[in-house]
Amino acid sequence: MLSSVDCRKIVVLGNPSVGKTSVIQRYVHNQFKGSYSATLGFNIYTRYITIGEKKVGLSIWDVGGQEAFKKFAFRYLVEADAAIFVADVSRPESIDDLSVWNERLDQISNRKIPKIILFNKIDLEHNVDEISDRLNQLDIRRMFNGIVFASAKTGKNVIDIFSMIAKMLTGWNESFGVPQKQKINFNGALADAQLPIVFFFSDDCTWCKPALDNISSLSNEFPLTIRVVNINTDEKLAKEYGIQSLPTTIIGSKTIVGDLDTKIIRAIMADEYVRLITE
Ligand SMILES: Nc1nc2c(ncn2[C@@H]2O[C@H](COP(=O)(O)OP(=O)(O)O)[C@@H](O)[C@H]2O)c(=O)[nH]1
Ligand SMILES: [Mg+2]
Repeated sequence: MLSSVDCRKIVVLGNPSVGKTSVIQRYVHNQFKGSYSATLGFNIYTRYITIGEKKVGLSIWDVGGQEAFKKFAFRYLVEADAAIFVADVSRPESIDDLSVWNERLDQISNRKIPKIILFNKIDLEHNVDEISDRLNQLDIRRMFNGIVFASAKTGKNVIDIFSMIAKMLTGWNESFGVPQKQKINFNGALADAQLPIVFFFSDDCTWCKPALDNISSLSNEFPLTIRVVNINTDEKLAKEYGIQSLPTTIIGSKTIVGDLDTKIIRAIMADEYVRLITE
């Protein structure tokens, strides 16, 4: 007998050519082609994913060019359960437009849904400084729940985007607040208004060490409680948090996948710390 599966709608937004179709193709078919003809109208892809004991259907919506978007915006955005905002790291100006895409989404669907920023094409040369400056200027960064640095071309970190969303959708309560699993409350961190951080690494992840150093270096600016989790020895915890790629860092209610630039972490910590002491 077929048991009913919870199906959720994920919309993918961003300027033309940032790699929306490529990221979806990488995730759904594990393939990368040099070119996809501009999507006409919109395509819907479905994939099933198991989180804990729960099977969730992800229906991923990919819209074509601006013309198609204008025509279908309402159908495309209405009743979205989660949104992925894609920017191209080799064209940092595509980051600025994420605000515009967010406004469009909010005009049609104004409930609170998980929002993930995806910085795509990290296989190409990019200026980390410029990316963090642009991101930090965006007011909307406060509303995002996760940031993933990925490449549709190499496949790096692509799976994280979708498993992160699926986890948020299954773990978040109806009213939608901080995901249950991410209410990290250890060592009295919340009681003392310490910002809780969980950093996942593994024995062989040599590139994780600089990222951890970056985070730790900020402990003289913010009261932080950092929990460092080795996924080799703490498999259970890694599974509970659905860790796919390293390093993964949870700062308050935000998850960041990929190498962390100090400026970005500092901005996120500031947002999350304010949230912690005002909520
Ligand atoms: N180097 C590189 N190129 C990419 C990546 N993702 C997409 N592209 C290229 O960027 C162009 C636009 O990709 P496409 O998926 O059609 O973008 P869309 O218009 O946002 O759907 C294509 O030439 C892709 O091959 C990536 O991660 N790395
Ligand atoms: Mg496309």
